[in-house]
Amino acid sequence: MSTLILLRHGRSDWNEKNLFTGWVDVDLIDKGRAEAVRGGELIKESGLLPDVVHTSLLRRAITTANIALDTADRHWIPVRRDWRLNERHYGALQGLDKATTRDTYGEEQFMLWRRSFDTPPPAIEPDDEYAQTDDPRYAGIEVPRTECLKDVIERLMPYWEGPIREDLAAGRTVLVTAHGNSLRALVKHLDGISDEDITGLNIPTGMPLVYDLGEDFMPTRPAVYLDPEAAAAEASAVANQGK
Ligand code: DG2
Repeated sequence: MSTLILLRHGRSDWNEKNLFTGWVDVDLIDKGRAEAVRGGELIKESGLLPDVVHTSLLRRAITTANIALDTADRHWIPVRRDWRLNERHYGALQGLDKATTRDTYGEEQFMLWRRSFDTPPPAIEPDDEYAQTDDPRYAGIEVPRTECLKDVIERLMPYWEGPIREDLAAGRTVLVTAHGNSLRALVKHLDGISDEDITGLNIPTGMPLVYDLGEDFMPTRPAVYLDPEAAAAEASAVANQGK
């Protein structure tokens, strides 16, 4: 048995402005920092003691993990970071307003790009100001030009099956701090959600989601949000973005 805690970063500047973010490295706003503190308090109050944290290479996830762990007095645990936990690359939508995009392309196309399993947004041009073409943190990898959820699952699974499962197998309590869609990919795998039903899943910001895993690294009981009411309210706010 091992414990896995999933935590989407707190509210970012571009969440607040309602812009598609993807791999653009935006910061948290004050509300997001407060959510990270709350997430850390919930982890501490529940008696969970993360032994190791895995984050994406993006500031909003890194800062959320730092704040939450500091609050939980677990600021000293080892850290592992990987691009495979990054948010889904939102392609040419990165930097666009979600409400304007919905008005321009219609609800159906908007939701296909946001939530479908296998419809990627249009690809970003390498010289776009929001492409990560020469970003040194991605040296040695081919930066995606767009991704659908299926693509995220394909690039995330080696990291789940490798470094994260290694820590779980060693009996460590693992905190993964990542993003709305990279966590949807992981939850889809863990909860066995179908390609059709995953369209309805929204991950709230700053809310720890706790899994008890068996020896096969699959849940032994349904995962729980440490503050279920607040998680439900925030998930519905995420679902309604763009409306
Ligand atoms: C959001 C998710 O990613 O947006 O890229 O815009 O979790 O890093 O804030 P995050 C983005 P939606 O898919 O919910 O529109």
